[in-house]
Amino acid sequence: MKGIVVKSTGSWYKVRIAHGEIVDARVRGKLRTTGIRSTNPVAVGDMVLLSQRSEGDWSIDDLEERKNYIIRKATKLSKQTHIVAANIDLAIALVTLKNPKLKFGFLDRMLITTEAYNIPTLIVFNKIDLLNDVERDYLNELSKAYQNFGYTMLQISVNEYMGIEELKATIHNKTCAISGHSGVGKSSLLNALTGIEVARVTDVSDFNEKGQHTTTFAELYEVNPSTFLIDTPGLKSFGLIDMQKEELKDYFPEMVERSSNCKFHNCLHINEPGCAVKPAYENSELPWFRYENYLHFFDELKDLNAH
Ligand SMILES: Nc1nc2c(ncn2[C@@H]2O[C@H](COP(=O)(O)OP(=O)(O)O)[C@@H](O)[C@H]2O)c(=O)[nH]1
Ligand SMILES: [Mg+2]
Ligand SMILES: [Zn+2]
Repeated sequence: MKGIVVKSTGSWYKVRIAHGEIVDARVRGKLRTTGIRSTNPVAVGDMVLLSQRSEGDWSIDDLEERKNYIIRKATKLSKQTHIVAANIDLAIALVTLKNPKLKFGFLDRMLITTEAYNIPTLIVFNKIDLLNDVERDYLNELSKAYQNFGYTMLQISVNEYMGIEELKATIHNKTCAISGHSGVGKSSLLNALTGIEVARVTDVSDFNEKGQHTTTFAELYEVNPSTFLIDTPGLKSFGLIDMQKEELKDYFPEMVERSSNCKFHNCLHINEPGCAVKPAYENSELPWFRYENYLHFFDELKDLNAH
């Protein structure tokens, strides 16, 4: 019997099999090795082969080759990795312009991560019902900028059911990893897309208390039998860990697009002579905040790479 891993709870896994039935299963023998040293042999999103041992007890016998996977370090210092999610067709960055205020750092960090993994990314702005005309114009400008970098942008309001059908059409037949800061409406959206209450919506006044609603494990939800959403709480933080600072520029599409005009082929676009990228930010052809984030992440990687 084939199935898709929905959740991991220690050594037990919840696996979705035919007709949406969810069963409890565990790995007993040795699985085909995947070539990565990870703390979890099986991850959410994995396609597995199962056999039933007894009532409520299934074995995971084999693992299908992964299309892709996202990893993070198991702990800060260890060399071991944890596979956050596997087989992702589309990453969704859920953000808001306000309530809570947009954090460009989060958005760009997530985009670098998904670029590095080569996973197409959809940026979804929620809570557009809260915006006044000026804010709406600003969001449209911002949307244009990110669309010019090659990202798809959607503006939605879960509460007002605006843009939800378009979003549904965009994610149809895909397995999507969704990530967003606390308070942006992720639980509300998961509920709206699955049509049932799969996640608890928390009042805005509650989410300021830091770390309160943070779940650290991924979980897969069914939108329909061929469309899944994986809630990936870790997606925003692990991106830069295993990257060399020299690679970073490769994950800014607008830099890649212009870099062939730089004098040096390995130009980092920082202070090299004949750089064609930095001036584009300086003369506002490209938004300056992206360049600021680039420099910021570059410095961060300098530190990380040195350890
Ligand atoms: N105004 C407005 N509020 C929303 C919208 N979507 C969610 N919210 C509210 O934002 C708060 C946080 O929502 P929740 O789904 O728990 O966010 P999460 O922390 O990302 O899971 C709740 O009070 C929701 O009712 C929206 O489209 N518009
Ligand atoms: Mg939530
Ligand atoms: Zn350059």
